[in-house]
Amino acid sequence: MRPLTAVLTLFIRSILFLALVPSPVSVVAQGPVPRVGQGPASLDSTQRPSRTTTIGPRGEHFAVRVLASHLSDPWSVVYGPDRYLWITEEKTYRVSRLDPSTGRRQVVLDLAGDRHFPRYDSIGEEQTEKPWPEGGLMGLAVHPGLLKGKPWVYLVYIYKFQGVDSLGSGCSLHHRGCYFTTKLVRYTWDSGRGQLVDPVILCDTIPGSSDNNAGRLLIAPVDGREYLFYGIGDLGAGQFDNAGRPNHAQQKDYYEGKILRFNTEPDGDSGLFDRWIPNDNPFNGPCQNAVWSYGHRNPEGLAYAVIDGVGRLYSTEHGPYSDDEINIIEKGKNYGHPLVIGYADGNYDGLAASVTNYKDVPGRWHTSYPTIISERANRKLLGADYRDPLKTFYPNSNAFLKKLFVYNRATGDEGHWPSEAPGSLAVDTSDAIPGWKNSLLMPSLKTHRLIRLKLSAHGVHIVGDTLTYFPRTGRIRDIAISPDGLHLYLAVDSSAFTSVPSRAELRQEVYRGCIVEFTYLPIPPPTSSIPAASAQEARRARPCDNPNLIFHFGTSS
Ligand SMILES: [Ca+2]
Ligand SMILES: [Ca+2]
Ligand SMILES: [Ca+2]
Repeated sequence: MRPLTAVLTLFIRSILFLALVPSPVSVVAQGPVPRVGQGPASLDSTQRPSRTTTIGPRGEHFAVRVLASHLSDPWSVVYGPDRYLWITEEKTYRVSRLDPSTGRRQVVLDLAGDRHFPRYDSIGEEQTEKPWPEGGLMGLAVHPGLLKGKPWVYLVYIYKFQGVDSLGSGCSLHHRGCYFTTKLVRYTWDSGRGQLVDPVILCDTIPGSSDNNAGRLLIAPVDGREYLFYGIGDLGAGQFDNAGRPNHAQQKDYYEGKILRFNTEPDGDSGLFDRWIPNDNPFNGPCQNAVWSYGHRNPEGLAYAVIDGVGRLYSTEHGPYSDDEINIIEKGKNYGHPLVIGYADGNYDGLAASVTNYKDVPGRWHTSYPTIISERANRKLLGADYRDPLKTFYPNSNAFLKKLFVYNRATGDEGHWPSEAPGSLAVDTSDAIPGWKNSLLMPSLKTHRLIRLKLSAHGVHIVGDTLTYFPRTGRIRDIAISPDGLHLYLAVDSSAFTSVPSRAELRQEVYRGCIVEFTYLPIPPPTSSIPAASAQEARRARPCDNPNLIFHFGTSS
């Protein structure tokens, strides 16, 4: 999504940087890690000998196990009521079900036949200029009543591209956007056949894009009833090839830049779409409206937790050049994008939510995003419905951002800035790991780690430090927790970079394309007597290619 010169610059930088990156400190030779379908069925994970361990910043020990490898960008990993992990693969459009005790995995649905455009990502830039939608097959949610008469699994995926038959990129001229369409669908789990069957469409007119589709699904209760929430990004309307595309994050009658809420089963309305939209959604009109909250940029993380007796929906979203946000999502509220970025602290005054060097896109910063004259004034304008984030990461200064904007506008090079790019979110409310109860767990795509943030006793403030777990895991897209709180499951991207790679991303990634299990060990294992392999072996080894080698992490840095 960037000019060829910028790509070449990044490539050369990457080579230079890799030459400077130190190799991993140590590697231990491991016993066999179960490959898909090869795990010993008679052992559960607690009986299985520990293959490697990692230590957290509070001295917590975890055993590490690769449960699946060679996946095509796993987007969702969900722990189902059937005690299986449900997984989506972004590029191949496959859904699979994995037994975490054995590592056996079975493909239960292949949606490639409903993707009405080719695998542009694998054709190569020489053959096609057409973009791959960010995401593809994305969110998955399993109904909590899966084994109790509600055997439903919900999926969201991009299925159409407006430019499929056009010459060139298939995107609109003058960077007015690459238009895709997204489908939200409910399948029924047929346990006898081991397949997802009988698709029912909830909505197949959701706008999509080459950028910022977000794509996270979650089932969570409101007033005791289960609903399906869907985080959809602002479609990158204002940046890259969508620089001139109108941004609708502030408009309540558009689905871009929103958290949407749907019914998990039809409510009896006669309208094809209305039956799937709750009758008490906040912006219902003559046509019902799935919008639950608005003013979001790219909300890839959604998690529900009951803390101190109150259930809340927590969310993470990517910021532009600063200010990745954690929010508590409330019905009908406005989260500010693209008029307030992070807090209304003025760091975007005189700037916008993006900048390009595309002279054919009008405006001071060549973007469809409005120039922010004053964040404080904008916040006042948004009124009582505006909600500040619970926390932002890296609220970079106005001076830093101005420099970056001027540089980008002149060169088209995005430059570097600190950020996390949160891939998802989970809340641990269990007592399993000492000190962890009521912690937000935020996987980072950009710094390749899991971040733990302790919530206050009421769940409405963050009270602890920003703690790093599992450094160098790779671009972590999603996280699931077992109900007993002892096992964490991470889905790690296959691809190496975000649209703008950070320095951490240029390091060797350990678990690309894997589902990795981290099991808390209440009793720390004895010091390993297994000899360490050489640094040269460490450089050669990639555990997903050779599951017998896994990096041994030291204490988090
Ligand atoms: Ca309805
Ligand atoms: Ca916000
Ligand atoms: Ca701000």
